[in-house]
Amino acid sequence: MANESDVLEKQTMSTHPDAGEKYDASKIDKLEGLEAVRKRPGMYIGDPDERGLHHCVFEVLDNSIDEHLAGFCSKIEVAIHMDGSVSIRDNGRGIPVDMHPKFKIPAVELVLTNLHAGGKFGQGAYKYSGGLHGVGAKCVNALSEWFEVEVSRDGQVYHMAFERGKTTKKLDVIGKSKHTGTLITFKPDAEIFTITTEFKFDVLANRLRELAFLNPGVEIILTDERLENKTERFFYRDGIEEFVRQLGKNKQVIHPKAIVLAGKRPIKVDSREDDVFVDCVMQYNESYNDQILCFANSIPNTDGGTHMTGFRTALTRAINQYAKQNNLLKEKDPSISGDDVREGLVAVISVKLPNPRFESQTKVKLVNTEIEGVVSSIVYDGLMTFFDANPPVAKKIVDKGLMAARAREAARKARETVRKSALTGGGLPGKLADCSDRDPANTELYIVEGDSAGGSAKQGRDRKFQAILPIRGKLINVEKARLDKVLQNNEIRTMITAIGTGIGDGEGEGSFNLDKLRYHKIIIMTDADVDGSHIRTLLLTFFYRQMPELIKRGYVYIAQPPLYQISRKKRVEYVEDDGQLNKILIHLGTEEVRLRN
Ligand code: 0RA
Repeated sequence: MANESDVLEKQTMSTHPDAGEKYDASKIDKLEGLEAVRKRPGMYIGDPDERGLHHCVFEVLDNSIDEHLAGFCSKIEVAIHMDGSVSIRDNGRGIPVDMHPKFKIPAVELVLTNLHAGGKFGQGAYKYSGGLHGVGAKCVNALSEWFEVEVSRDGQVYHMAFERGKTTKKLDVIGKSKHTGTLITFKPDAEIFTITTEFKFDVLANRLRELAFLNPGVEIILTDERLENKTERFFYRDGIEEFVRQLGKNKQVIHPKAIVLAGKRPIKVDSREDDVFVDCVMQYNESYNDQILCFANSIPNTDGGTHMTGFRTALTRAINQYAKQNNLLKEKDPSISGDDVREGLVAVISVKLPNPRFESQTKVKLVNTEIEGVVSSIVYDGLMTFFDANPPVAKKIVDKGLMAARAREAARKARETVRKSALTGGGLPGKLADCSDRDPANTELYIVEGDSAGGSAKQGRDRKFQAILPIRGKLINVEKARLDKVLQNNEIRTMITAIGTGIGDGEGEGSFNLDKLRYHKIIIMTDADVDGSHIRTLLLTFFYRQMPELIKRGYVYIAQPPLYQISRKKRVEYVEDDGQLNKILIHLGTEEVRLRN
């Protein structure tokens, strides 16, 4: 689909705020209202659901972050009001209010009511801040029942008001001020946001916290005036270093201080040079999983992209290079792979670049090719410098990678035996009571707790399409053990064999292959007690880590059997929990009671 924000981007390509080319409303030659935005809101803010609603706040906020990045704004206050409106106040320069020479409209009105009015406000091509869809405050104005702006500039306080994108109060001076800044307040239009217009404190707080991490030095305050007054303040002088510290808070870190790598490189954009800024902070812990978060211009890229690739390459190269240079590898050691060097790593990578490009409208993956080399060079150089200056930490990290490599080798062998045992001697585990239908699309696998549950499940099943696999005792916690250990566990091996797909990332022998899935419904049916819920969690953890594709594609189910059966006379009822049971018991107890006096 044609992306409106791309159009905006191209039109404003030359209006970088710091490019010496002053902000200028005079370049606009045709006015075009916001009807298009109201007609097709999806094109501008994404679906008008809960996400789209909160997105409005982030769009406005983005302009304030821009002011911060330009060096003019240190404080942003967001408030959710009693009437469901939200306000965003910053102490930046304030939106310009000067008259447009041709249209005789103040700049602030132009940028808030005209679809194509650009300047820095609309969509500077070289902005380094987020703007998830880059459509800015004008779209929020269009999608608001009412929208008000207050600008403090040149000693005056100016005010304007709008309804559904149309001006209702012209620019007016309403007071004096010694400061500068912008205050925008809006109430989302229930005609557009038909699912919900209620802002959630936590949704706003999470994004504001993230923005404060990614833009160190800016103070962001969130207040909820509904019900009791609630306020949270986000301010991180150390930026993503504090982010990484928080992510590793409940983990056993292997070096107390996080590694901070930062740098910038000029890149060519349309025959002029512009800087790309890279900030990367990393810290290892004793766990076996990694958590690497990537951002481009403060936008989270959950699918990674070129910054992620550059980081991974540099990390693998630097650790292997350092190990080799310092004779830390023994002859029989396997080489340390990318997976190995990421084991137990928490990292945040934040790049700020001109003209970010993404794979899709959701912006979850950065595609600017030039960024890969920039990130990899800054991370590699930074890491090598850090390793040389901190040999004990470097050694710990290499050792950790080596341990992972050895375990990977052991796991590979274990996986192969699991696979081989699945292929030889009839293959299927003896404990599995399989079904007769061989078409996975028709069949169900019930994983039940213990042999006795297995017995009754077997009695109650339809053996044509329902298979039963009893597992015994507490399952091994895959979160707390390395893969080779996990694969030594009998219950796990039985499950892998019964399910048929193998495990892992789809590369190498014995690894995951969806085509081999033996049942399209895998149903976890543990007992309805505390132990049962624990085992269910352990099973889900196993699927999530080793067969995530099964979860993503919806093949994994949880059975919720009733806790009790009540039978009285001829009536039989099933009861879900204790609360329900008590209700029914009281009801039954009073059924034949007559009140007499
Ligand atoms: C255009 C130009 C300038 C600032 C802004 C827009 C601006 C917009 C918003 C929106 C929310 N807060 C904002 N703060 C500033 C630069 C004006 C100048 O050169 O003084």
